[in-house]
Amino acid sequence: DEYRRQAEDTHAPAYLRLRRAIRTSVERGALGPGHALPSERELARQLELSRVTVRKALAGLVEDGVLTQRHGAGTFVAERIVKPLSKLTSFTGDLRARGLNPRSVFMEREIGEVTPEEAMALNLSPGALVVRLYRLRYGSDEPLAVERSAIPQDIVNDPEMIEDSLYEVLEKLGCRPVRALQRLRAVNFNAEQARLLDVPEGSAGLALERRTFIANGRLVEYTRSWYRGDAYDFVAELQGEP
Ligand code: 16G
Repeated sequence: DEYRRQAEDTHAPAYLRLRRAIRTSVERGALGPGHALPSERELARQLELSRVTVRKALAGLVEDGVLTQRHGAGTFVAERIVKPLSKLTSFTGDLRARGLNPRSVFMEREIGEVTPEEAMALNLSPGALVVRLYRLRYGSDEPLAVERSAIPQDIVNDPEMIEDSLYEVLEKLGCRPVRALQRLRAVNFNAEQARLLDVPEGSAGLALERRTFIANGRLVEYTRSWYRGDAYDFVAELQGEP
């Protein structure tokens, strides 16, 4: 039904309309995690579209992490959160795309002098001020990640401005993240992380470090994130060397 509605009010190519319609249904929770989609052939028949169109729409949604395809079994709404490694997305954006309700509990939100590590990561001089966030991040009711961010204080003057999404605030301030350097490694959660994330101490997690730039080349964030290993898949498309 979502498809029929969108088909009427846009002029985008059919595969893009279908891709958007399925995405909207997942965002609204009409199609929940694990939900099996009709086969490609069946969808094409129901919507009076070509199979090529349907295939293209589904492939795009798999790439976005909204759907997963299991060989021989079909196409499903992804159960784990699939995070594309090659896209500069935010926690809030990733979760909304999955129909989950992002929420954060702040353990710290303050202005302070840079630590030597932050100064190095952000290219700041000793004594510079940063806005520091330490957040426990939830998807609907489940804790999914712990995150420590440092943002130069001349970019976000008042830490209280950040209530939900850091990236939305940066965008509003005209400092949209355009590029980032990211490092990922496996960790076992320490006692504090495990307590916050409500998993046993020593559980597997992914530690990510991101340094993000805006269009003029300035660094705007240094964030260390600890994502639950049992909730996330990180995916990327790889190209062979020429
Ligand atoms: C993601 C980013 C983090 C960024 C945050 C902003 C990874 C590994 N990390 O968690 O660097 O600060 O999103 O999210 O993806 P927000 O806009 O919801 O605050």
